Amino acid sequence: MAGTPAVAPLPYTRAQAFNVLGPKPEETLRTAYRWMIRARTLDARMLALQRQGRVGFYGAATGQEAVNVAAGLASRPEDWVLPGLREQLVALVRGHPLDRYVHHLFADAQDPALGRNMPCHPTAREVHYVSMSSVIGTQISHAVGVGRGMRNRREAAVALAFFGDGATSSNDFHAGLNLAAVGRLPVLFVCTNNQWAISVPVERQTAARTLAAKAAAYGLAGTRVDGTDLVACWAALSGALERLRRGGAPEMLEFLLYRMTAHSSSDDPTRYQPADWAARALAHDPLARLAQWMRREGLLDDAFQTEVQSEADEAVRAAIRAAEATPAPPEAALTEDVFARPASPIPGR
Ligand SMILES: Cc1ncc(C[n+]2csc(CCOP(=O)(O)OP(=O)(O)O)c2C)c(N)n1
Repeated sequence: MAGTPAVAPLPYTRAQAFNVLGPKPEETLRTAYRWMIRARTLDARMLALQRQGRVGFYGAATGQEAVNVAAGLASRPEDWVLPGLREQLVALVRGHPLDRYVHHLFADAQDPALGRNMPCHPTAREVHYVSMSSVIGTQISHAVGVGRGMRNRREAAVALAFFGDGATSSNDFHAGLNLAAVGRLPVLFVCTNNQWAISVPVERQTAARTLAAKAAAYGLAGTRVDGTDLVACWAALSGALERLRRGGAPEMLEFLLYRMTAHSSSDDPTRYQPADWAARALAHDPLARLAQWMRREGLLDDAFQTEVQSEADEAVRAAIRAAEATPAPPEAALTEDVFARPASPIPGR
């Protein structure tokens, strides 16, 4: 189609991909594709609902789905996930119900946090997914604490700390990688380098050649991975998790990818991104790259694509319908779980 940028083809054969994808490669690819479509559908709908005033805030993860789905599939139930703003798909793949997440986005009475946390900050304890702290980088220290706890209890599990390129300039990044390395704690540092920290481009964030290179300063392995290539993400994440489970040293993976939307619903990137950014990002759309490759290898056809898309549309529609039919949390819930003795949420009332 004229004006549509060519999608960068994935650089391997079917046999090479199947070699790294484990025992059921076709099933893994189809499952991954299904989740990526579902996440993409959710992002588009939620951004639209935010613009209509039906959801307070939204931070899309469009462009970051390959890392998220691979992390969700490669991690085990006993692992813990300490996310940044864009990893809700990891919780969904690990089994957090979509409708529960949408209740959270609507901040209604079925939201596990009863509307007291910003949208896109879900808590999903049942799948070991910790609510994100909005203070950039702090989840890195939290993950190191979780890793310390796992080590003390001799659990063969891993804490996954997700953070963006901007967070690699935070104090917590330094303290976290240092402490994890010295204690050889089971922590996997997952940096999603979408090349922007709101309006700050990564080349103004750091003079380091890559973000992965920073790991060397702490005595850790750091690897840069194509974060828009599902198979590469899967190979990197499953390999690192396996090494950590066997008692290996902590590691950092830097996933290079492209932020395909605004930073959040509160942002207007046309004020600071170069004119060619959108085209470069589209050429590295992880979903389009995977779909193009699966078609080429005979793993995806129109019928499957239509089925998956309608299933995603229906699931997202049903979750929105349920959330819109649910009342807001009662006023008294504002202070539930906050004080030892119940207190009025509004002083003097
Ligand atoms: C300590 C702190 N400083 C500033 C902010 C404001 N802030 C919110 S998101 C953000 C950029 C984060 O960029 P990055 O770490 O690259 O993650 P991304 O949002 O791109 O995934 C900033 C500066 C904050 N939340 N916390």
